[in-house]
Amino acid sequence: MPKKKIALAVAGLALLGISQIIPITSLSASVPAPVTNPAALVDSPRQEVMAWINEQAKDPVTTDSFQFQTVNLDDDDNMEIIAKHNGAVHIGSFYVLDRQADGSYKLIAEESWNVPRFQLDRWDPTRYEDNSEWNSQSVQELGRVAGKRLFETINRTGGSGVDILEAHLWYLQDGKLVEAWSGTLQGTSSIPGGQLIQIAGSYQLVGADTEHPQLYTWQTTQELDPDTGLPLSKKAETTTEILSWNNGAFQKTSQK
Ligand SMILES: [Ca+2]
Ligand SMILES: [Ca+2]
Repeated sequence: MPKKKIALAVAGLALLGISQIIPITSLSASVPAPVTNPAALVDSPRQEVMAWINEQAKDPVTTDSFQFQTVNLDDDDNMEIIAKHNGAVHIGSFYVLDRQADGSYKLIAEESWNVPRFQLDRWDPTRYEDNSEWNSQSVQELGRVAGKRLFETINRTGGSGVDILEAHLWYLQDGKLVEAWSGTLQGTSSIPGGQLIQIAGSYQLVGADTEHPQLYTWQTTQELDPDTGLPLSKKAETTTEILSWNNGAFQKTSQK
């Protein structure tokens, strides 16, 4: 029964053409249904999605911090599912599931990203939150870069003395997750010997809707006083790169 229920819910979403991120749980909760146990109704899609993942994943979901959303990621009208779980410090997984003809979901991507939150379209400043006339493009066209619908996912990674927020820009192609770029947004790193280094970085996409999109990236590193956390000197170093879209990813422009 739960399998049928979620398949119907997702098929319903596709029919309605709702392509914004909508949790299945809230959808189920808003549909009056003759059930005697409402808690079971709300929880079943979550259990179902987790079961699909755990049947197929290399690293299954092992914690309670599991979340998922339905979102239209590719060119078909069916909703795809993104999911994540966060384990111990800096450990987590990010999953993408694609709907199959029988209504079940196949795990098509699994990344060892510890994702604080889903904000797939964070990089795209052209998108408004409502469906007003400000959105002159259809949702399917938003966030498109060189013909691909590009998404951003943050990985909070690190290890002993290292804490890094890393951005991944990716898209789906032929049922696979393809990474177009990744880089550091922020981080601190303790170096043996007592040094503390701070990193701050970012990126901007320009010409996203043209044939030749470019990615401007920059990164500043600065040594901090390990006791006060304040910059030790004015010796901040900044590197910048301008990357061009080449073979489905942002790469350094070759010098001619
Ligand atoms: Ca789709
Ligand atoms: Ca699909």
